[in-house]
Amino acid sequence: MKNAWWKEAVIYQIYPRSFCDSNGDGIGDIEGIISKLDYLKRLGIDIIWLSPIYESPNDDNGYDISDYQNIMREFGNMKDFDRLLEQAHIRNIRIIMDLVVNHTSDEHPWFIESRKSKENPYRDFYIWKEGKDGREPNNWGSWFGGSAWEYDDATDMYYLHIFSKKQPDLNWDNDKVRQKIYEMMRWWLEKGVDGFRMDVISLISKNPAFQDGEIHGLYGDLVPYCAHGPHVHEYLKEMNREVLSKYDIMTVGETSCVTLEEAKKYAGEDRQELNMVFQFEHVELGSGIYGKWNDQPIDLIALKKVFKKWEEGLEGIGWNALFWSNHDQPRAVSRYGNDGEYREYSAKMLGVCLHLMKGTPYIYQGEELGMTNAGFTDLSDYRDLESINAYHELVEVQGVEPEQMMRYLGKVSRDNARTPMQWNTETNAGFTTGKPWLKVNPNYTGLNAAQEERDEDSVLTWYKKMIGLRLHSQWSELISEGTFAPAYREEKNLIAYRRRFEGKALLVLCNMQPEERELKLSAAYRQVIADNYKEAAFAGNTVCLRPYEVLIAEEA
Ligand code: TEU
Ligand code: CA
Repeated sequence: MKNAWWKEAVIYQIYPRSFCDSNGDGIGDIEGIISKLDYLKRLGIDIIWLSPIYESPNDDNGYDISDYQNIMREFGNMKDFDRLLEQAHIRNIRIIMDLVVNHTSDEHPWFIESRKSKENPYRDFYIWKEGKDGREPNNWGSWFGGSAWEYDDATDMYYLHIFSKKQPDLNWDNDKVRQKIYEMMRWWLEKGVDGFRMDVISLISKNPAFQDGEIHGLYGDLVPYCAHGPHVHEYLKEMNREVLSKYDIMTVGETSCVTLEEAKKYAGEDRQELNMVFQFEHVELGSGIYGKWNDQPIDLIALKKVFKKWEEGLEGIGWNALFWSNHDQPRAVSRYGNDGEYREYSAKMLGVCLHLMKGTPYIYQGEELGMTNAGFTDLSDYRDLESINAYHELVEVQGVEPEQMMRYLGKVSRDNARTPMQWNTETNAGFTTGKPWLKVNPNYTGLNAAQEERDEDSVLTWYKKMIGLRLHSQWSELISEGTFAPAYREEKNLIAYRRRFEGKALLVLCNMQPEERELKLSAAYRQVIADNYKEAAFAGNTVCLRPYEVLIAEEA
């Protein structure tokens, strides 16, 4: 049987606001994306995941949608979108849309109606509760700071918002809400889009008791009552039955807080829910008393354990979505590699480390160039509401030192990955002729797509080869279907694994540290398939791995 197309694909995530601005207003747009399709074709990707392009007041850069069936004015219009889809399809590139249906914008007509009165036909589209003793209905904290409840004068009640107060949560227990969403999904699918990335789909079903959560910091934790709630699988099965199963599409759920056991339910091959899910255990390793806000280096032993757990755990049951970064995470090379002296070596190493695992790899725009964190040192450079709110809450209420918080932001703020794409050495990295909505990283003069396309040793060229190896080489079957097994597990700061298929084996060695190391190999090798230092340094059955070296070898 032939594999599903999304299992033999590499996906590229576009964050439209920061990708390419065609008209000089400082904001990326659809026309800009169209102008870069040939670049993406040369890179060799098969599928684009488009972060939201719908009409939005942009409290959360498009993750607060006020009209699901219109295009954000700054990005263009529906004609532009239709042309994008057509132009992508001409190049055999599919497009999957971001589906943000846990919440809408508070400026969505449904919410404007809903808040008007308790009798309004849209009242039950959202989650309204009475206050308790003149306070919020419970102690839940929003993920973007403050309480998760917002008081509304008009009816003297509170509405739930897991994210900002401009992102009220939809009430999925209301059959009408689900039907409206399915209708909207069908409308996009009829247009020919190729699937959906489903934003925080793990949060759509809330525990009806709405009880207080355990206090973490200033507020109660809503996760046990909102993540993987009582009806989430029932609703996804319904969505699958009524919508998804009728089209040749792919789905990936952003399943915040997902465990392996839950993931098997969302993405089990026999479950009729989703094709795959994003899990976050590897990207959340540094988390501590202030949640994601920290400046700790990643514990590599823990990182290896996470990969082992998910690769082995889903074997034969479900399919992994592989990623280092996205628009919510810092830049991979800054977080897991080295964005100084060894930037290029470590970017290449991280690429192979991820792309040789079993699953569908996702590249976040700029990762293929080895783009680095923003390097902002002033709070006023930040635009992300999560970062700005967290700064105020942690510094002003929880007593974190401002310098310390700035360090945290520098490490993990979402704006690190949102700085404009670095296209060339022209003004603003060729992203815009105007004033970019978020500062361009000044390192663009030596780090940009145009230079990297010309350079045979660049990170970009390496990515092209790596994608070619995965999709169009004698190793393609092994890479997509072979089993995964960790290797040399006792070696600290080394990520190593084997992929095996029909009697063949590839060994992948990733030196995660800026120092050399010697490794005694337990099996003979036949040939080196790739090495970011050109020539691998073997001496008998010992190999010397240089800083951030990666090596793929065929084992005998
Ligand atoms: O992210 C959900 C989510 O889990 C984030 O809140 C994540 O914890 C945080 O960004 C890590 O810093 C999705 C989108 O990817 C994100 O951009 C949106 O802001 C959020 O949902 C609300 O729609
Ligand atoms: Ca623009």
